[in-house]
Amino acid sequence: MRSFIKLKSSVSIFFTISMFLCFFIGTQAQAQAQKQPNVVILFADDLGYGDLSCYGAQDVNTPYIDKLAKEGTKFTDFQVASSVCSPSRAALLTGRYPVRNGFPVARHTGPKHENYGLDLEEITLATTLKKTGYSTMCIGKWHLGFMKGSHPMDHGFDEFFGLQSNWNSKSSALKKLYKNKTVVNETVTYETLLESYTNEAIEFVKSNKKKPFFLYLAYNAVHTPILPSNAFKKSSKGGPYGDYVQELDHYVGKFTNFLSENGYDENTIVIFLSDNGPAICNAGGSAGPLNGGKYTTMEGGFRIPAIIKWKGKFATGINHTSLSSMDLFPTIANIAGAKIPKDRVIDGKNITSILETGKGETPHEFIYYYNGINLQAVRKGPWKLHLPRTLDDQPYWSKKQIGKPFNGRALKTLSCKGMQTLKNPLLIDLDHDMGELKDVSKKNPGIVEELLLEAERIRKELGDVNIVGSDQRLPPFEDIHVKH
Ligand SMILES: [Ca+2]
Repeated sequence: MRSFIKLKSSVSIFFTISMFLCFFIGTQAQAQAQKQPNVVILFADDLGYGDLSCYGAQDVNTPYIDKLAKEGTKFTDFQVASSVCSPSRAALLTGRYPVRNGFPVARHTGPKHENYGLDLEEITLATTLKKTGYSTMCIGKWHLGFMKGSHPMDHGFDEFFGLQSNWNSKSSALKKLYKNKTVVNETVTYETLLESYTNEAIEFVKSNKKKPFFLYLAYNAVHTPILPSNAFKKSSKGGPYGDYVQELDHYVGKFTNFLSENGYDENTIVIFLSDNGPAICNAGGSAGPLNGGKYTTMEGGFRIPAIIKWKGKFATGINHTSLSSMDLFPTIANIAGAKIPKDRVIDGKNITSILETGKGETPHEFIYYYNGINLQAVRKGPWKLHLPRTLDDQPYWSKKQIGKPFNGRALKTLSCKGMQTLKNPLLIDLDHDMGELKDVSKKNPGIVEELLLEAERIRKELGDVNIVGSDQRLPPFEDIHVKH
């Protein structure tokens, strides 16, 4: 009897200790989870600065993205590092300029370009977050190679669901939908992608209860083809393009509502942005008050809608500071306690305090605007100097459209072509002329001189046409600007 009591009390002590340990470990896990927030990047494709109602669009209604802007911060001067899909993605994920990380031009994947992918030497945000305990998933459009070490799962993502590049009805390779490295649908219907990506994203979140997660959800909308699904046809006043924007908004809302309704808001950073400006010439879209769009180095190509929300932790409102998509890498790594590589230049800056307080100056002394490997503009504060260029300097996408020399005639509203050729440097004061319509170089010779000197300096480091930079990773092509 006595030994039974002894056994019983030992068992009860054991349970008490176990329960205490469980509680302790549970609390630790919770503290760890709070220390490491979940991170979601919702990346729209070719969505212009003027394409959302919260950015002034009149012919569309985007209530869900507008709600995100209301609950978080809306940025009015958020820059991407390229006005074309692939280089912009490479810069977002590595925190480095595309000329530095080796991905300055876009190519469709396939046998011709199987050697062209995000270099294995590059370190992505997914890689660094995964090393510090995150579950990582890439959903949607990758477009950074796919073979020979450039699959998302070669770059820090535990899982992948999506297309290797753009969907294209004429290419059997580009219609294949993948789960990880397996084709799950040989000829996926384009109009189903927004919904299936969103559902997959929700499943990924549901399956990650124990670890913090990083979700990179790169929607195909509103890149061409402009094919809204039946439920959204004629839903807007903006034609098929407006309908497609509204469908994107609907699915962003489905996902962000899921997060809010399931208690994720306090522990999840949600970032919404576009990879480049609108493809005005071949798709439509609006850059709002900005000029130029996709393929150009005008603000319409580089300045994109961007919203960041972390309930209770980040500031809310409107922020006019010049920031970059490359800032997200060091900022998120810093917040997550992940390693920021020290053996290379990271062009992005840690903007945690700006996000928390809503205050602070731009951390970028200069911003460089490359079109492929051609340096076309250098910016310091409000001053943006467009540099001389010829059509021969341009990537293949610029050569599709024949432009006229820009200097020597009155500046007026520009078309989607932007400034394809330029004989003399052109200085813009973005604070007073965000449409880049008025050359103020003659009134500000000192600023022109300073920015020309900076252009010379950065060419030596990051290269230009006919100049290989000291810290430039070259893609495996003989002529980078020619489409083969
Ligand atoms: Ca794009």
